[in-house]
Amino acid sequence: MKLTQTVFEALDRFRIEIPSWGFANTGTRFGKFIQPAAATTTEEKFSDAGQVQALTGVCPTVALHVLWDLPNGLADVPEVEKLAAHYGVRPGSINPNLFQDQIYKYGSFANPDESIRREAARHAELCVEIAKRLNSRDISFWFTDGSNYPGTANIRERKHLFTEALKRVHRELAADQRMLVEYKPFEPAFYHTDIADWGMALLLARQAGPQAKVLVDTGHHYASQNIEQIVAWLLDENMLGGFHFNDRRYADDDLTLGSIDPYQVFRIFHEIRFYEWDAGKQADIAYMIDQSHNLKGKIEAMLQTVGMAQELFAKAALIDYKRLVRAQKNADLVAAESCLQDAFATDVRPAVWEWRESKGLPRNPLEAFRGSGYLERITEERAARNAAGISSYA
Ligand code: PSV
Ligand code: MN
Repeated sequence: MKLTQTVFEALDRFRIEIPSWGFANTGTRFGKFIQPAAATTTEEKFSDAGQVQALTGVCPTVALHVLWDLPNGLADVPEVEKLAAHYGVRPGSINPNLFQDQIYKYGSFANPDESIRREAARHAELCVEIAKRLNSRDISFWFTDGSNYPGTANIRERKHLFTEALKRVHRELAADQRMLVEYKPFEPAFYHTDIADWGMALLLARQAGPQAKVLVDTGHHYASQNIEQIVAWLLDENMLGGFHFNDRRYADDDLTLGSIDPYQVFRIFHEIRFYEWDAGKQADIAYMIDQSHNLKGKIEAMLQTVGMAQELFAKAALIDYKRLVRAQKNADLVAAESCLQDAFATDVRPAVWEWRESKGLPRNPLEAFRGSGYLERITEERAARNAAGISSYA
């Protein structure tokens, strides 16, 4: 009974945002495998996101990438509002695109050409405005800026350019908006990336202003990096804004959450729960998924991800913090470690199923999706367009 209640309380407060680009044809830089059912328009992305929300009940918002979902900028806002109302999912974080236009070959905010820096600033301001109109709180900034060869970039000067540019964007934010600064140590710049790690993102966010926080994309770390320690530090500094969840093996970031290392995701949730237990309040964190599946069915992979996130969040909620703190104080390593291991080993699935039933949701969203006929319908509707390649990058 206690277990069920704890899981229910955890799931009642857990929401996770899905990315519009997760429903479109995307791939690796070596190519992509076209899926006949992939979304080819913003409307189709909303429709698919609406399915995930209808089946899980915990994905009320969809992250939008401005260039891909609102290619005409503010002019697309009314249409997006209409789609949101029709498909039952609200616009979530707004993602500027400061990397795909030809002008960004040598960077955006740190481009050596001032006119391109101005263009990048204009796009960033447009994104803030779009977010205001759509009632989106978070604008998530990810940059490809960096260099590929030693000596080709003035790293310190670029740091200053970033500081100034982010400060300028911060001034445009409404009082309730946030700017999230994402980091990534590689790709498409392979020698140096201007915002390569959490420390750089933290410094820049601090300088940008009080509404700037760090975004942790779980895939954007070197192998064996201790991500949960970064999470703990950012929480302690009140600088953790949100996550882009995915799993990864070597360098890419588009594998299904928890498919390779569920214990790592659990450890991240543990650090969050531990912080909340100490602080006596909930952390203000945007949980978002950032995955575009090249091989798996896109809606199925998203349902799988959401289910995995719920299970791991529920498991972390089972950790007995009183016992853990006591064991840590006594340097009882085995007892402390087993607090985590016991929670992780607990099968929370029956409680998760029960929670879904209590909300009038299908016990097994994936099975319900497979039986719904939705995939067959969209495959028929979209196959010809996908075969003809009429689909934006995402
Ligand atoms: C880059 O790898 C990234 O993680 C950024 O968040 C982008 O917005 C997203 O993936 C889609 O390319
Ligand atoms: Mn990301």
